[in-house]
Amino acid sequence: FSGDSVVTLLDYGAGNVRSVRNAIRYLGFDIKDVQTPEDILNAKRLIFPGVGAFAPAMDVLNNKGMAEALCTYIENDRPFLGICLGLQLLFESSDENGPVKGLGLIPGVVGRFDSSNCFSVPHIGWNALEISDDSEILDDICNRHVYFVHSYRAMPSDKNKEWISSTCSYGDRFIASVRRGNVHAVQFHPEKSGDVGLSVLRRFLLPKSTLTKKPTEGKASRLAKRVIACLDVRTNDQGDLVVTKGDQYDVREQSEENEVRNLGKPVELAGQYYKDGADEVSFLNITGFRDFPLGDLPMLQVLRYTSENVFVPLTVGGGIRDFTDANGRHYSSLEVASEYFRSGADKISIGSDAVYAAEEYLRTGVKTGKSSLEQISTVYGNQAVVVSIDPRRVYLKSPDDVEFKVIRVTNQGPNGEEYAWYQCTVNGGREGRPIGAYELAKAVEELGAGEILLNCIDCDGQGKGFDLDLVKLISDSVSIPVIASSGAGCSDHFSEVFNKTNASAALAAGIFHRKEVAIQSVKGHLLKEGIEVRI
Ligand code: 1PR
Repeated sequence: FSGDSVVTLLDYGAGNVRSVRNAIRYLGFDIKDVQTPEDILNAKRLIFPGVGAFAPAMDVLNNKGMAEALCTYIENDRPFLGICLGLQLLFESSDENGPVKGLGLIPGVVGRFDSSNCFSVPHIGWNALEISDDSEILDDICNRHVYFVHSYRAMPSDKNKEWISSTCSYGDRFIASVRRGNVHAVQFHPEKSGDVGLSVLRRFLLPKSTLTKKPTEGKASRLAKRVIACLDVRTNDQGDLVVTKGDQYDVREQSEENEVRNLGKPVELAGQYYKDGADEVSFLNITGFRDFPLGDLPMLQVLRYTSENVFVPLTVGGGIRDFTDANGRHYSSLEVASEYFRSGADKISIGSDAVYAAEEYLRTGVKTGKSSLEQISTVYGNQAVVVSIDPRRVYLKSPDDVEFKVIRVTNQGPNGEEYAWYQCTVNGGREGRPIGAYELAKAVEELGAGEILLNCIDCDGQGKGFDLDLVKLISDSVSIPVIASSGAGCSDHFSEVFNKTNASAALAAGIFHRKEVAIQSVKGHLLKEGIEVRI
């Protein structure tokens, strides 16, 4: 490695830095990995995408002698860009499982967001920055949104004010980036912030003289509601991995051949939705409950290829559970998830296995720490774990008919029923379980889920709008973000779900695949309705 096109990357092996690598390569640079403290000291420019939790990261840095080298490098004003935890570690200490001592270069303590002020924690999504004049690498952001995902943050104070180059408001006004000379660090993820994020990386990597300020202006003022494109993926009868789409979870054509509906190729469609302005892309391996995903190499390839060109968060779900293959080799759910993360996923989504874990937890009252949900969120952080709920509406004559949370429905059932509960299912909706969506949501939040993907089998593919009763019930009951899913048929359905419930994001599949409504039109509509979205 030599010359100006090399970036030194500090990856201490704690998680997925594939997206950062992809973004650096996309911008035309080669990567040299740090192996020894000397590699840090000799770097021409160093990027440190901190991942995982604060304490283990500091342990690795200390044990490998890298903490000292990093301090020397930064104190010598060498070009540095820290990302997310790579910003937090510069501070004196963190409350994350702590107090834990940090590198101590910037005065201040990193603390947890306070969820009691009505905000969901983690802070997940596209938010606005207040940028100071000399932020330099943030120059192209111009009032547009950037992507955050974190539960801890550093706060501005008199002692650290000289470092602060931007702040962001989320309950508190916290530090979104710091800069001193050639040293930069950002709490948000430039590698996941689309074009805006790539421009931040470009400004860090390229000589100032080659850059001109782009005139684009935006109107970002607060956390945006997210619009998510979802790709249900499975192998069709010919053995090809295709994007499919069901009606109430039935993905086969109502024809004599009864074949799996084929709506396109996963990598192509994901790339298209990224260009169209999707704030996230989700892949659901919908037969993952019966196939073993690590045997399903095409799915891993889909993630690898997609993450090379798609710079917004990618979620993957389906089949995340313990598994023993035909040769008796046991794979833990953590291994399955790790493989997905390594292949480019930012979040994994757990369906059936989270239902079993919640049932067990509600029955015993004990958190064993052994469920896939608990293990993955402990290792990768709860922001990386989504629980996908597949409930079916069950109408009731009386609210006392079941032991689960019952609601009075807005539209009565077929026999005039005024009440309903939402029964959770597993195995792609095939089996109903003795637990409601409300009970499940509360339990998985306690077990470490960072977000809920709330489907509804009755509404799936119907195009008649989201189940507002359900979305309201769940988004009012948990303090983690809720993604409303199933039933979008037009742009109005998106404004309706955001106006009438506390959903943080809305997801759709069919209308985007069939090109009935473009993502840009949904966003244009939301803007007109006064709902903040990322443009
Ligand atoms: O149980 O951990 O293996 O996870 C399986 C995952 O696959 C779950 O997330 C489950 O929701 C999903 N899944 C299983 N079977 C199906 C199916 O359709 N037969 N898809 C399925 C779920 C629902 C949504 C859909 C929205 C929006 N798909 O994700 O994309 O309903 O659709 P619309 O906008 O067209 O209405 P595990």
